[in-house]
Amino acid sequence: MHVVATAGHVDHGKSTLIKALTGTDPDRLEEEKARGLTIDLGFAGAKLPSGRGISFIDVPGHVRFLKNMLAGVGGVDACIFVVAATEGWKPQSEEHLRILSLLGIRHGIVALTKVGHVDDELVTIAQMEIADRTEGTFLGDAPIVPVDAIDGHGMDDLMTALDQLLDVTPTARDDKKPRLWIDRVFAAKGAGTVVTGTLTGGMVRVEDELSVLPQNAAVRVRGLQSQYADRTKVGPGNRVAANLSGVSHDQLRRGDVLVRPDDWHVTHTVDASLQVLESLDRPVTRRGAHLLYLGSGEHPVRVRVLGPDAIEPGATGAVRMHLPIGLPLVPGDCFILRESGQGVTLGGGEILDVDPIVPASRANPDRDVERVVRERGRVDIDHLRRLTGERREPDVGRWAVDPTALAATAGELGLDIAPLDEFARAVLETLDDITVDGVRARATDSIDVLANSDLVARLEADPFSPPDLDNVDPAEIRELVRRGALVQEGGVVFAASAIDEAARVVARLLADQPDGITVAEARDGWGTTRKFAIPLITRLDETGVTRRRGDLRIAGPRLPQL
Ligand SMILES: Nc1nc2c(ncn2[C@@H]2O[C@H](COP(=O)(O)OP(=O)(O)OP(=O)(O)O)[C@@H](O)[C@H]2O)c(=O)[nH]1
Ligand SMILES: [Mg+2]
Repeated sequence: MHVVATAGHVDHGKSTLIKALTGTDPDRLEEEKARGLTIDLGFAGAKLPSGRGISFIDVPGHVRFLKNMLAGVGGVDACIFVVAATEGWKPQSEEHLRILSLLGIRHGIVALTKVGHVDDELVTIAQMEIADRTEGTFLGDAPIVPVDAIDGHGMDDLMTALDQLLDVTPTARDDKKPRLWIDRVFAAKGAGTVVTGTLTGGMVRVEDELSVLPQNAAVRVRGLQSQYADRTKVGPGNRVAANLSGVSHDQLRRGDVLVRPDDWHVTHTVDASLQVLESLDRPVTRRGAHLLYLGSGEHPVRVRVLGPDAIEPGATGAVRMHLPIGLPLVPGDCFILRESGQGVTLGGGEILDVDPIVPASRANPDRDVERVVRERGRVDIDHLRRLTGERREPDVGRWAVDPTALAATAGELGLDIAPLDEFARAVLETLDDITVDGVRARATDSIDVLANSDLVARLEADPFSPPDLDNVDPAEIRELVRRGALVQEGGVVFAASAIDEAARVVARLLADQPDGITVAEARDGWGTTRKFAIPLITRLDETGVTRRRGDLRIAGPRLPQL
């Protein structure tokens, strides 16, 4: 399915063409019928010769209703661009073409209408003019089909051209995150609140629990219609009428949006590119009252130009925009910016950042996902997807991490991990050469040292006269000391169990000599030499097993009970 919008100058025959193509008059309001003028959006559907369905959104051409035109073209895939052979290219032809280009529409055909009113020469001139005006735009290579919707001339060719258009127009993307910008709201008899819009981003099903923003109204989908038929589900790229429970129609209006809120980052502030129309007679600055057209809505915005103070006509720059309400936006969303006082279109562009965190004075927005990660150091990947619309593999745990931030965090390893936050611990566990045990993280190979080491056993074999360890890797000793298996004192390394045993020997000696023992007596009790007796007694003094009184050692508070 595809949704195609009309575009073109007032009275050039857009609505007449849609009626001829579909049998449905898109001008549904009494006032429209009376005045022969489209005021608001019209909707109609048809089957093409190929059997394919197509939905049309018919827009008003009058400049006064540009706001309504903008509400209609937000979610469409392609356009029928209408130019009357009787009048040729006119101001709203130009403005509509600019708008469609800025909104990222890349596919369309041109219908040269009312050819029954003019001679062949004028048709040829009009075709040349159109080719000239559209050169370099997305309509540059589009077929220009001469038609007359009243006498039927060329209508078969137009149908064929529409089929060919849909052949080359990609179907709407399915990102599993539906978004329906609401363009109509009404109360249907017996059904309650109905909203319509062009569905993009994903599928909506009956019974879905969704929200309408910015009100944040929780709603349930009671029923769905598309192509004039009831559906249990509708995919992206379709016109949809959704019957909603949980909300009254007078709480909703055009420009609101129906989404699953968990899928989206709801934002009040965005950074965006802004391409200023070449035809504008002045640069765009922060001055003036600005209106943002995005989705089906119109919103007053505060605009700040990033970098220089102004963006000249024809140039593209970056802006930060502050919205009065929160909307579910994603980079790549296109918008139009107008000046509300004089009602002029300034330009348009694409959302680049839906949650700018760098101050405007330093911001340099783009669509690069890594920029978003870099600015934050690390981002939860689900949040990153909401921020960028892109799926990215996590680097660590569930985070995308800037390499610098990762190195900084990894650099803290080998320490007590208690002060680390959940993120840093997740980093830790992913590192091949790091093992976390209890509250400490350390290099895995040092654990292997401990697992395979016979060092402790060698020291325990002769606990009070341990062998010299000159040939042993100091890192291995450090690690075992840190783990409490070894004790290092006065340049000598003992098994930890040797210190405990030494304390028990001293306790026995002191039981016989409560007034104290000399170092020589302790040395003899341990059956060792002075070289080892001094560090052993020093250790016992330090740990409170013994206390020094003159040349004697007496019982300390930690002397083991016998
Ligand atoms: N002879 C002839 N008349 C046409 C053709 N298309 C439109 N008209 C007439 O031109 C007038 C305007 O046509 P609309 O279809 O209302 O024009 P529109 O582009 O929809 O106008 P807006 O929606 O107000 O911008 C009507 O009187 C139509 O009957 C055509 O192909 N041939
Ligand atoms: Mg019309």
